[in-house]
Amino acid sequence: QSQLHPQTVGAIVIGAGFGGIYSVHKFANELGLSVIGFDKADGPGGTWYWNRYPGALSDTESYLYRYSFDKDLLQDDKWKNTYLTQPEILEYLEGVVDRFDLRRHFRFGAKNQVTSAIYLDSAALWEVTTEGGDVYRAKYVVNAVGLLSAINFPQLPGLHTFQGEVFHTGAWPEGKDLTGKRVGVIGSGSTGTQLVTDLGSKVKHLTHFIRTPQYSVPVGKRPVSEQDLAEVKANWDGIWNQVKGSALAFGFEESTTPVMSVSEEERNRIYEEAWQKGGGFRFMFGTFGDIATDEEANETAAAFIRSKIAQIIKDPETARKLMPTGLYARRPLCDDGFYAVFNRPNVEVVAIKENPIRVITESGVVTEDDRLHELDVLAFATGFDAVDGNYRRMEVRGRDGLHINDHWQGQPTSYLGVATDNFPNWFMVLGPNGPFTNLPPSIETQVEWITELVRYSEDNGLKAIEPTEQTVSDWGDTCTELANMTVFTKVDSWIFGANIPGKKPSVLFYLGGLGNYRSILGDVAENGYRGFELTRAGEPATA
Ligand code: FAD
Ligand code: NA7
Repeated sequence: QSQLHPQTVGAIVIGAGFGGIYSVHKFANELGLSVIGFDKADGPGGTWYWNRYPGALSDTESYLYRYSFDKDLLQDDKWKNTYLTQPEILEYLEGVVDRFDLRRHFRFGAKNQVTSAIYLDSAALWEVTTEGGDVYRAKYVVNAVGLLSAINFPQLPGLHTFQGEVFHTGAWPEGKDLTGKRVGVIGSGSTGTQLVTDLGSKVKHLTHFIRTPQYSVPVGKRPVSEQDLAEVKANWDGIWNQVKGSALAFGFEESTTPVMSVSEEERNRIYEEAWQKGGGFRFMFGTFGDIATDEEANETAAAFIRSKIAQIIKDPETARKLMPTGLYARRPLCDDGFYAVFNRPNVEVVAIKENPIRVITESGVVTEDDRLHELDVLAFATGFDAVDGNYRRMEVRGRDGLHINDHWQGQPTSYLGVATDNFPNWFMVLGPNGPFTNLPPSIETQVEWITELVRYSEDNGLKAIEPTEQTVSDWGDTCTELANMTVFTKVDSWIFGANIPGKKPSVLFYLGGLGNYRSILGDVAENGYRGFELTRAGEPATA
């Protein structure tokens, strides 16, 4: 029946993480539109609803992993340590939802997974269908579906025969106690290192299956005193100003000093200071200005980290297996004692590039050296189909029935990371070719900008807004040029969609920094939304 009489609302928001929560707040409480938010999770939180694995921690410092839009909220905020655990972030986001009375707009649970969003050209409305079969129509759709949300679950041979428990970090069950168990962890990115660090002291035996060792520096998690908290609260305006004008929005000034402009002694002093202070982005971008752009400079940072790893891990063979080689050019990792965990007698590493996993059996993992690693639990920390993954898992059709997967066949495209051509009134938060930063400030920037665009549309009686094909193509070129200036393109990782078998690697981010990005957004808006095609009610779409 609902098929025949779909309810029409002003806007539909997909996702209830940082992006979806703020979008619903802006659209409902500020624009006064009727809004429905959908999330397939049973509650709000997004990333922090799903990633309940032991050790899950932000690697943005606590004072910056939050919203900045409400001064009272900022004054009421509290945090105990320099970094936030998953339960703390989830509690924070649930608190925001309740504080702004947003829960009534959301529909949660598996049946509220959005399966399709189809643009009805003649009505200029989106028709959105859920897993449960409900159909709604809306003028605007905001996709806040997450850029690290669609999980990558490699189907290893024999996995279905395994009699123990199998988990993915990105869909970890609540309150799972692994004390006394024999646990295998596959994957050694940000997530795998956090999980292994936490489990090392809890489980009976831990086997870390690692394919590509990465460079990781200490996170620097420390308690925060009342005085530290008060200082931050007295300086919020200055803090957010600095953050929003900076490139990475991590709260430190990015260095512009070239590595080779200082002596070796001075360089090592600077690296050591950053190592002691902690933070992956600070180590890569706060120490020198060319680690991410110059291979020779990059090698000095890589060599420093390798020397630390060699010092920390006592057994040379274990150290060899964990030792990264080549460029330091993935999302910079930081950890709370990862390397030291391998000095424990119950923790071992299996280097699966030299000794691959052959098959999973009912009792564990068999490697090419014929060894059976007996396990009670096998945990996949194998990451995500990043950025466009969740878009491609829906049936999204724009003008003339154009499927998003056909539109994005070559590579996912956008203008400014927020919209793409042929998909009118269809917006993205952290869509392809958006900024690569500490994410809440970028999320806020985009949600606020989309809100103003929708306000403009409503005030001017517009029927549809979409970027032109040319602008989208030009923005793609800008992002590609910027990416090619860095060493990140030289290493396979999720930043370029190069972590998923069969996925075509491409540029997925604007690497020009948040400050520049905000200037561009401001400029586009001031110039009548330059690059967007605005269709008035009653007018046919024109180029
Ligand atoms: P998400 O929080 O991913 O929310 C997207 C939501 O959309 C999900 O709840 C999902 O269920 C829902 N959804 C998707 N598709 C559908 C559909 N078809 N129908 C219904 N619902 C759907 N970033 C940082 O800046 N700093 C950090 O320290 C940091 N740490 C991280 C640690 C981990 C373990 C992970 C996985 C990510 C981390 N990130 C970090 C990135 C993090 O994802 C972002 O900071 C932020 O939480 C993204 O918010 P979001 O609202 O855009 O998306
Ligand atoms: P990442 O950074 O993509 O790491 C995934 C890890 O899983 C990485 O070590 C991969 O090895 C490994 N992996 C992936 N597929 C396989 C298979 N088939 N076999 C063995 N090992 C595999 O994901 P994370 O969740 O750690 O982090 C993603 C982001 O989320 C992170 O940057 C934070 O922002 C939060 P590889 O390196 O590909 O050889």
